Amino acid sequence: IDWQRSGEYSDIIYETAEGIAKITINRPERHNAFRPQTLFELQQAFNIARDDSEVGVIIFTGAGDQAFCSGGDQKIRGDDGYIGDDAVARQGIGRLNVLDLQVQIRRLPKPVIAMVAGWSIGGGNVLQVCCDLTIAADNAKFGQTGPRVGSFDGGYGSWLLAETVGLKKAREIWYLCRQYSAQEALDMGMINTVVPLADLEKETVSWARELLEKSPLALRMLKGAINAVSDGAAGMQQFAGDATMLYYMSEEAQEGRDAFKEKRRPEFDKFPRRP
Ligand code: 2NE
Repeated sequence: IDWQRSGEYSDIIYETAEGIAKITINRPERHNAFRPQTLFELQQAFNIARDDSEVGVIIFTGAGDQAFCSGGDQKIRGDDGYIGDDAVARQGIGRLNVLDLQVQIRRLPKPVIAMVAGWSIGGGNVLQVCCDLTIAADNAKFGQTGPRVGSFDGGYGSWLLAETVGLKKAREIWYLCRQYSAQEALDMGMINTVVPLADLEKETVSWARELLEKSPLALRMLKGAINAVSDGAAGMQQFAGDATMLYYMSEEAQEGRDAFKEKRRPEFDKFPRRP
């Protein structure tokens, strides 16, 4: 696959090919730990992929074969969050902006596939859990470290993992901070498949191509449907927004718009009053 790189980023790489966007955290010297700048760039890249009507699937990964992501960069962790080098940071104020990225991935109406080689740890594993699907290499290792390094992710980190692997296993993973092999992660339902490291991208692209053959609106509605109940009012808003979009696409809704523009009474009588 002939990836085309675009954009100017320091911490990530953004590439596209054949309707697939690939977003890579590019800090391999820290096992792809994220800092505030990494997250600003990831948010921008995910937005670009969302808005690009050529893109149907997003692959989220880490540079190299040693790590997907090792979570928040502990070397720049301040006393109230992660310290970047922007104006807010210069006031000594830290950030936890990975939480915004988690929500963004969940609400993004296109499938996001995590492609995991090596470590998927801490806040990095939470990101993997937030993705729709996960393809792991046989060298992948998964785990949470919060209670060991003085942190926790009480939002999607704990709850969504419990939704994914069940309450008992989620407690074990979070409380004990153990590390799990790719096969163990597969057996507990945390990921979708395990492949040899050498085949990781080929297999992930193959899953992406399979998704691209499917109806984009059906995939969008399914992602919304699967999230709707647990997302409460926000889930209802997303689903209702999609219903509004589909209604706008109907002749009936367009008649209302056209009548307003043409300063006439709308002719809704021509549309069936469905049982
Ligand atoms: C991932 C793990 C187990 C790998 O161990 P190993 O022995 O294979 O590699 P090593 O030597 O530890 O790591 C290689 C280099 O990457 C850095 C290391 O410090 C080392 O660089 P040098 O010190 O040799 O120069 N590195 C790795 N992870 C890093 C990190 N997260 N921040 C900064 N540098 C990192 C092992 O490296 C490990 O346990 N890493 C820490 C995992 C962790 O605890 N992550 C944070 C969890 S908290 C979080 O992510 C979070 C949250 O809970 C809530 C909100 C937001 C964030």
